[in-house]
Amino acid sequence: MNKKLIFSGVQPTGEIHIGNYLGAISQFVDNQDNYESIYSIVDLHAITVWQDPKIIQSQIHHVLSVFIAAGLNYEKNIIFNQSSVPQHAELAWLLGCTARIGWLNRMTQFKDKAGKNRENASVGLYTYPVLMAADILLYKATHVPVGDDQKQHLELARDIAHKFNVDYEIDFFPLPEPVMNKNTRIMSLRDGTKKMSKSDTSSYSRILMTDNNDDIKTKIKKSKTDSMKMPSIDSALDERPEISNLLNIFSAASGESKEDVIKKFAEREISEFKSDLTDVLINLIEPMSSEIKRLIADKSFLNEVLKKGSDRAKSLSTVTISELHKLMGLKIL
Ligand code: AQP
Repeated sequence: MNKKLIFSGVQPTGEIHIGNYLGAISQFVDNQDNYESIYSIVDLHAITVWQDPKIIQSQIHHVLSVFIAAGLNYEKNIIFNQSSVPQHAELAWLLGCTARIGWLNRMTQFKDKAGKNRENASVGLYTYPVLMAADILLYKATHVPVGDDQKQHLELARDIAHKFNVDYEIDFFPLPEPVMNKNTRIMSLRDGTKKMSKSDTSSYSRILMTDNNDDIKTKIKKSKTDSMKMPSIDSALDERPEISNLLNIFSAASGESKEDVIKKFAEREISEFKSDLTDVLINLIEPMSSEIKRLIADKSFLNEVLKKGSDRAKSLSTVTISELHKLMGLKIL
């Protein structure tokens, strides 16, 4: 493996939306020429919140189809589902013995996801960042693409790697560096202060990568806005989170800078802007959506990609685990 190695994952918790695509998957595709890359469909992370066993397989196939339709090269990159490589769970245990409870208590995503019902959240949800550290360190990945929400978890992975190296007096794990996502967080179409999410109960809160043109049109038309005209300066957006979000989506989906998009629609009616945004999204999604639907029907091809990916991931991860066994004095026989 080359020195510059990326690891990243996507949870099979539902249908992939433009937030996942613009915030993560499109950047995996951009990065694939500059890094060796490992992309995992992280089903062990997904089950930290209950998932229906009857549909999780099809969700794994769905995420893989989006990866391939978006342009991820499944021959060059290693793509696999996490549970098929048991070394992830084993390393999570080993690293759980290095991570400190005080470090995990500071994780804001756990606080957000567990909410008021903290005592009733799964232990897996609490130790999720240790599994994420294991995902990265199992392959001694040097770079991890992160949005704002994952920065703290990557810091934790670095802290665990550093403490492990100090405890065992060896430079074993590289400290993974962030590769910051270029697009800002995409927010819900129903509430500009809330992240667009697969698990949001309202299907009108997100645009899916499999939405047809009519779905896109309806969702953008119904998206929450105010009754003013489009702004002419960025600072006017502080009090208008929904318009700001739609401008971000326009900018990320079209490749035009946000400043240029603001200028283009300054003082115009929101309905005109929404109509152009619909066209931009249809241009982006239509070709991918038909490819996703074609791929999802070909289960044997998808399983073959996952099998090849997990075989490659296993052959790398077994090396790391046996080095660790030796280093930590485990497995004498
Ligand atoms: N709204 C978003 N804007 C930008 N990036 C986003 N990502 C997720 N939502 C947005 C990025 O997508 C990648 C994969 O995410 P994930 O499936 O591992 O977990 P998530 O962040 O929890 O995604 P969701 O859609 O919100 O799913 P649920 O509802 O299951 O929690 C990550 O790189 C993430 O930053």
